[in-house]
Amino acid sequence: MKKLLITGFDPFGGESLNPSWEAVKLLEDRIGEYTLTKLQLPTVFGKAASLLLQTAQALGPDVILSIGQAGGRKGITPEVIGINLREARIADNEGNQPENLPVVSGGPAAYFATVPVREMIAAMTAGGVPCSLSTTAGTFVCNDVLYSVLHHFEGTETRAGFIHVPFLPEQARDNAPSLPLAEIVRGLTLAVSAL
Ligand code: PCA
Repeated sequence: MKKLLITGFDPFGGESLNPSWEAVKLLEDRIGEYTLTKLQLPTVFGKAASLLLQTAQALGPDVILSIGQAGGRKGITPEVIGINLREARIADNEGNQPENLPVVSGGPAAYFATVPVREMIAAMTAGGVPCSLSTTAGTFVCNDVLYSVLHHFEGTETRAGFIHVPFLPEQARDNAPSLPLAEIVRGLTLAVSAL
């Protein structure tokens, strides 16, 4: 069996839950050829990536896949790229609100995800789960984690990627789009099967 380290985030921005962690918790412990290790990350710049890298160091995963909430999106969106920028519209869970700062000082502008994002989309589409490719993970904590992990594992065999998921129906206000939890779990399962 191969090892997959899969993460979700704690609630942020005044929400009482985060669909990413709710869904990760419900995933089967084995999907295809992967055994899953699940980890909740704090929505805090720097801390989230440190905890993830520390856990990865101990586990030695083949793949690291992080999941986060992207309120307002309609479907499940694998991210193509992480960029070297911290630019926060709201404060993180410890009150940090960086502007115009790098994730890694002196690091390259961006890294492409090293998981097969197009195969993930194909698998979810075949299963009838709303999804599309995303070319921006934003500049908040999710992008911070994606960039940091890709930077750390660059040139190694360890692959890494990020998937944003929509609000759950109970979070969606003012006609914001959402997906039921069971659909998010099904979509992520299909995405993992495509690794
Ligand atoms: N979404 C945020 C951070 C935590 C989460 O679930 C983001 O998109 O950056």
